[in-house]
Amino acid sequence: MENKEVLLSAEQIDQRIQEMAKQISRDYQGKRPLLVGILKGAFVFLSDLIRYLDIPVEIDFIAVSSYGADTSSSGVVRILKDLEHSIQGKEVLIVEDIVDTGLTLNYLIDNLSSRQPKSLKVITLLDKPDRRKVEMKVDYCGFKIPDRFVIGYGLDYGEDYRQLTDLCILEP
Ligand code: PRP
Ligand code: 7HP
Repeated sequence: MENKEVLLSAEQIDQRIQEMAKQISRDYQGKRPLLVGILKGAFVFLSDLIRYLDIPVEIDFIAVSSYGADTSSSGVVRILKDLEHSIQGKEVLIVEDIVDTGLTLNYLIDNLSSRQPKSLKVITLLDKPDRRKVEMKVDYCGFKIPDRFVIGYGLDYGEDYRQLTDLCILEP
């Protein structure tokens, strides 16, 4: 059994999500953006975030996988479940739990841009800048974190630990 050290408590995460939601609500005042949650990891963040927004939103999900049961990205991104509807002409916000190498997001930005949204921006709760392999613009970021493998608050290791309320560091 691995040891777990808390990196961000549930309270710290909640506080920061409220701030992010205020900023996004201001920026999208009078609009009705489509929030695209990246399954599976982002489902916890997305569900907390939308309840602090005070603008109308639409929700859709896309499922991709690049990590499998490993702690490092294979670099190969596969779409496991696509969006249900066209995003053409929509104000789209990609909602991620974490940007690590950036390979997943880079692929998604390319893929979703080609579907001709009116705008496309990125929200991530966590950013690990030290691990970046491809540069891209993150429009809203909750926390920059060090290069440690984290679990909890939707993030897994081999599908375990997603239900932890705190974000913890996995020590193998
Ligand atoms: C994780 C995470 C991001 C991606 C980030 O997904 O949710 O989508 O990796 O890594 P990258 O920046 O190095 O590409 P994962 O493939 O583990 O799937 P999951 O969300 O279903 O756990
Ligand atoms: C993906 C991922 N999943 C869980 N914990 C991390 O630290 C991760 N980085 N990239």
